[in-house]
Amino acid sequence: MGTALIYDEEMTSYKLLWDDPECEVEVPERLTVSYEALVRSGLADHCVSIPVREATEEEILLIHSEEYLEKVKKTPHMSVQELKDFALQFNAVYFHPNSYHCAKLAVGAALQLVDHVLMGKVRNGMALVRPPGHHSMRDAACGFCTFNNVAIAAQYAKQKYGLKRVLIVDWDIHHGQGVQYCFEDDPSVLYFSWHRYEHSIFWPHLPESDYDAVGKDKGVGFNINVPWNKVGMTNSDFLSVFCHVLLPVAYEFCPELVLVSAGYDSGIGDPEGEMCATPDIFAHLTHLLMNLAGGKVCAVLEGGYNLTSLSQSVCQTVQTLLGDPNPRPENLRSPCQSALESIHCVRWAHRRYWSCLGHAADLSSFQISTKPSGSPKEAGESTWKDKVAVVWPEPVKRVAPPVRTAALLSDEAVCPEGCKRLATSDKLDPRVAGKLRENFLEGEGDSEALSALSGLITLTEKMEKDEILNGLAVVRDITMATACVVQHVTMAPNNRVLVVCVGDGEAPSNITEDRKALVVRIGSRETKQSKCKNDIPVCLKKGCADVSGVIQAVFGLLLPLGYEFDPSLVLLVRMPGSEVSDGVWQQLTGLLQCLAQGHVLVLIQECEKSCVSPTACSLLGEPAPPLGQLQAPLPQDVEDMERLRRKLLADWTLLQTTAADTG
Ligand code: X5A
Ligand code: ZN
Repeated sequence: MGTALIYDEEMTSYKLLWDDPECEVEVPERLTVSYEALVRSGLADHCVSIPVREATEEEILLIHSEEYLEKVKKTPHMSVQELKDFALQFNAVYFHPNSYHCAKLAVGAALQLVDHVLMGKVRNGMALVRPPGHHSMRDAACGFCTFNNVAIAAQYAKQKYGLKRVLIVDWDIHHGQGVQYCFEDDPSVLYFSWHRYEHSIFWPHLPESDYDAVGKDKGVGFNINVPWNKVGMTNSDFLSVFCHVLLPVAYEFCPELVLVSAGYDSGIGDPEGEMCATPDIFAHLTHLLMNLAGGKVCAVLEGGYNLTSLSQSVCQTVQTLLGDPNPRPENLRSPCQSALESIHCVRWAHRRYWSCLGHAADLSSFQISTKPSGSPKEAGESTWKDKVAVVWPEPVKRVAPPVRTAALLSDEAVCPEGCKRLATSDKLDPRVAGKLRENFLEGEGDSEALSALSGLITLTEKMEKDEILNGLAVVRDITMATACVVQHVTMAPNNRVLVVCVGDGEAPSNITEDRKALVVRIGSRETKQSKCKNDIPVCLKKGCADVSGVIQAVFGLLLPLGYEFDPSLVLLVRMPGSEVSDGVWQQLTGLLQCLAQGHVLVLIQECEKSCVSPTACSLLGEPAPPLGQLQAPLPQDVEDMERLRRKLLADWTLLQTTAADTG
């Protein structure tokens, strides 16, 4: 199952024909540089290329009015002056004799992508299109957009394939108000948008772009706006919104398809967005969506006006869709106050509609900065874009190790398809063997145990050398195996290991002492106060069998901790009697691959070995199956997790969900 790439040079065949400072950033080169970057990097070659087609009138009318379509239809025959006058009826748009043709191709490209994904011809994909779509409305062009490509795609998917739940993630830096208007009363389409807002000073200056626009009537709760009230938002701010707003809600919603309004004007260097998130963040945003909807993710280009930032970010997105390991997240720090205020407000506004947010803190006593008065910014007024040349390092080349998944199994076990079997009896450096004997095996030990541990060490070393991406090992003594891997890996000065223990059972002690290991244990056992700050027990009343509880812990605690800790290896440990379902386990395995450049080692206690094949699938990059719409987590568990989160706040800034969490 591949990744689709949809592009046609024809969509570069229109441009602005007169002077208009507001529209001049929307140039044909946006597509050519993006596509050329994909070709140059070799990524295009790995994609399945799918031809565009023109959308039919019937398809355009899924969202737009006949009157509007008839008007746009006339544009190919207009003179420049007529085009100019026509465009003046709308906000921030231009037309060209070829715009209409391209607009039909842009819609058609989005539909081709949805068709190929929903028919199972490809797993996921991206469509590089012009004109963009998310601002256009039933009766109007707006913000460079003619037809609403993504809205039409959502409606088409519902109608043609009978989908009941579609998620639209709009990471463009502008509010896709057109999409919001289409679906604000429709509970079958969950629309999420973050956007530069500055308390409505920023275009398009709409009160309905604020966090309190939560949807209407039956669709109440299904419109999520995260306004950015300051420029300069960073990777941390973006990731925080994903962890603390979008992902818990998206998992509760359980979409059957994810459409991404993939605008890259939210990236660094963009003259419209003026944000500071680096191109690699788009790899993470993409990855974090790829275990929803069984991996059916369709990204459709919207904005993005810094050609360098745009093309690098498009490459990051496509490379992640292809399944290549993610880069380590760059310089994460504390989310900023303004972002935290926005996060808090949107969680609070949605607390009634989503049980994962039901506990959002009441901060009525806390001062949230209010709307500054002042006139709207005029287009081009910002001096920022002229003053500074924004520079950032080129993203590091992401290379997939020659072996994706290795398996360490007992001789009689069959190796899961696609995995490379490693011999347990690989020869071992005598010094390491001696150390193992001394630390773990009490003197001589039995040779079988020694060869098992030595196999593990060999595996971690190959992962460190990027010869192997990830792996799984079935072990007899999981406590010893965990301790052994942690000790070996953390011997190297710059290594850190995130250990995620699922289920009860004896977690190894004393491995967190030098702070190079962070242990998060998810289980049902009431643990006494943990001895070490880096040993974090998450206790769920019903243990790991509780899907909602585990998911709540994953996004509220585990991922933010993981991102901030930034491990060089993730050790996912399956304790005996973990009771975790295959589905939840695969989600965990899939999601954790966003860390440590995808270096995840899964340790499985022998008695749990029935999970070997689902584990192998996830490690090989297969998306996890959907978990179904989630119930509310147990109030007691939520309260306990919230208490734990507060306790950890002092050490981990990405756990903040409100501006009151600091200081
Ligand atoms: C698709 C998109 C932006 C329009 C900005 C007008 N449109 N000031 O990014
Ligand atoms: Zn935009």
